[in-house]
Amino acid sequence: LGLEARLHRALASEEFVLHYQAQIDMRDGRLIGCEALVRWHSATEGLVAPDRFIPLAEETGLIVPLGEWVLRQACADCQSWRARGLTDLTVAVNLSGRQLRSPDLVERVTRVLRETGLPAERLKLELTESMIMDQREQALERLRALKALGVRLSIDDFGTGYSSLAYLKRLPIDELKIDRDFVRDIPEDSSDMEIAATIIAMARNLRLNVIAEGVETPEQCDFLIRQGCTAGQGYLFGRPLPAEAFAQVMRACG
Ligand code: G
Ligand code: G
Ligand code: MN
Ligand code: NA
Repeated sequence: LGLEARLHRALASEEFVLHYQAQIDMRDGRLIGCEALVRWHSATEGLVAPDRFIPLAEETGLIVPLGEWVLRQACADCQSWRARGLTDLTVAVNLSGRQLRSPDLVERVTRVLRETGLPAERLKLELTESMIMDQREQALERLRALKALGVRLSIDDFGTGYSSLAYLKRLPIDELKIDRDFVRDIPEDSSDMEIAATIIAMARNLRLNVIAEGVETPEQCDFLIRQGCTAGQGYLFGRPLPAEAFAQVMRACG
């Protein structure tokens, strides 16, 4: 069986799983939320990373039902954690370009929120600059509709695309997520440090939240905080974990 057929079968037989990675306030280590990251638990190959199937899922359109499964599962998990007292958590879900182009995206999101009971403001959708730039006017309209639901919007991998400030200002977004490319070589690479600092300053000027991804060392953490970025995600704070293990870590954090 080819990969495409195996992916279809995997969706039908519920072989996909979500792992969650903490997003924290780097000043005090407080948990602010998490990002849902999909994996394929293949009977023959074990745990398969998204890089190996998301591009094909995107190409074939399977990303639409798969993305809806991810969204529903992530909202349901977050709602169950809220029921255990973790009411301030936000769950971030990655959207693909194909999902953003799907005419019924807003209806699907509305339906999932209603069915899982998760308040819209507890859901954050991560979109990339390039996905938005590829479909400009349509994307703007769709983002406005999502925003009207109360959902939060974050620009993933920020700094790797080419959106202009003028365009960015028009988007109804809440957050810029600094790509880990610009975090990895802090403090050795001074131009990456300049870029990270510039993104943080830009976020402040546009009155947007900013979060750094791929934070692996205390030096990176300190630098980012000094520049004014207080939210972070990365191996320094925790690797992506299956829902149950993540819930245990959260309990341990209090
Ligand atoms: O978890 P990991 O670092 O291996 O993820 C690799 C890439 O796969 C990341 O760029 C991430 O955005 C993407 N990815 C993970 N989960 C999802 C998902 O549910 N939907 C989409 N579209 N992309 C995802
Ligand atoms: O959606 P996005 O492209 O932001 O996906 C995040 C990816 O980054 C996930 O695949 C996750 O496993 C990975 N990741 C998260 N934290 C770190 C980190 O500290 N270092 C590295 N190298 N990768 C990370
Ligand atoms: Mn992401
Ligand atoms: Na990213």
